Amino acid sequence: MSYVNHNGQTDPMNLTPENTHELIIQYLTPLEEQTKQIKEGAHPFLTTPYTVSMVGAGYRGGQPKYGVELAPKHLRDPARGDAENNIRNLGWDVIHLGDVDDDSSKWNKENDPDTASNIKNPRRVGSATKQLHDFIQNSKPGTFTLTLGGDHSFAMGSISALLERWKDLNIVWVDAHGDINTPSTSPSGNLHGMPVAFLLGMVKEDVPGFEWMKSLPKLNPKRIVYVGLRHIDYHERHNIEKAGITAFSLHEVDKYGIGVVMEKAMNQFGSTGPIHLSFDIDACDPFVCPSTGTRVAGGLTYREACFVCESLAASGRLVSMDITEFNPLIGSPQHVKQTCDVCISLLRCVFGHNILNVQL
Ligand SMILES: [Mn+2]
Repeated sequence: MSYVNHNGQTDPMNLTPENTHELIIQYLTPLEEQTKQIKEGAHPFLTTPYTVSMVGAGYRGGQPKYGVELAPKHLRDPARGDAENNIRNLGWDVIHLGDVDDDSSKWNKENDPDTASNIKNPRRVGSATKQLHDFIQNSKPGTFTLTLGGDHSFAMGSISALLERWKDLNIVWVDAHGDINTPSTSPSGNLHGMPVAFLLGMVKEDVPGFEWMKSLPKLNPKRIVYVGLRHIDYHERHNIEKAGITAFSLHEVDKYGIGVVMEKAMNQFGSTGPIHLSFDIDACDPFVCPSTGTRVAGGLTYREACFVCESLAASGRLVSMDITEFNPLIGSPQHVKQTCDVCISLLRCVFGHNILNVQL
């Protein structure tokens, strides 16, 4: 049956009401238009040929929702995110380090009980983060480290390994949440709300599964800056203040604009030293990234999120990135596709793509 429009005419294209009203939003410009050679010397901390060491941290032990463990496969799947080709097309080589093995059938409440301080799945998360740490520690020096998560607790593994490689590493932590609860202040006991506290050395108790982290270098609170905060627990606010961490919430993004916020963030780091981007996609507005576990209203727009990545890429100091909390089991197929497209857009901005495809 052909579609008859409001003038009573039969549509010559034989369109149906469904497909005439389908909402399509374009995130990705075609791959073949993107190819760009990176300038020699554009990345003072990386060696040529510029190479991405990509690792999958597909696990969910830091939070209770199923699905986030599927994100690395989804982002790499040539029929979905096609991460590798998107990165190669911007002039980078790609090395696959492998995937963290998080066999959920292996772990249960008998062999991994909650700690007395209420931390959930401590041994499971400790094992996965240790594996990630080792993958990165053994990766080729001078390559860009890209970790596809997984819930945000994996940043304990990635950042602790990167701090061993880059003593003066600076962190841009893009997130709706502070992720700076300690076991005693966490309302949920979920480890994805604690990685910053662990990295700063604020967790004083011995947590089973995390023995490996004890002797590793701690993050200096002056070397981490938050961007995108808008949902902070009472104790987290206190922890951020006590540690003296510079934080740009959505209030500052509204007040100054994302351009000034990123300038201020870079000023905090001084003019030298490598930078790591830990990007929790829940920093984006839920209308931008619906397929994520803890959605909070009033987040970064698509362009603000891209700008964060573009400006860090333009600094020439970015050496590593985490992308985290994409959950392909949350939302409709369209929500999942959109969120995947946004994740890939962010990766492309990190690896040098921008709208006019110029050297920023
Ligand atoms: Mn987070």
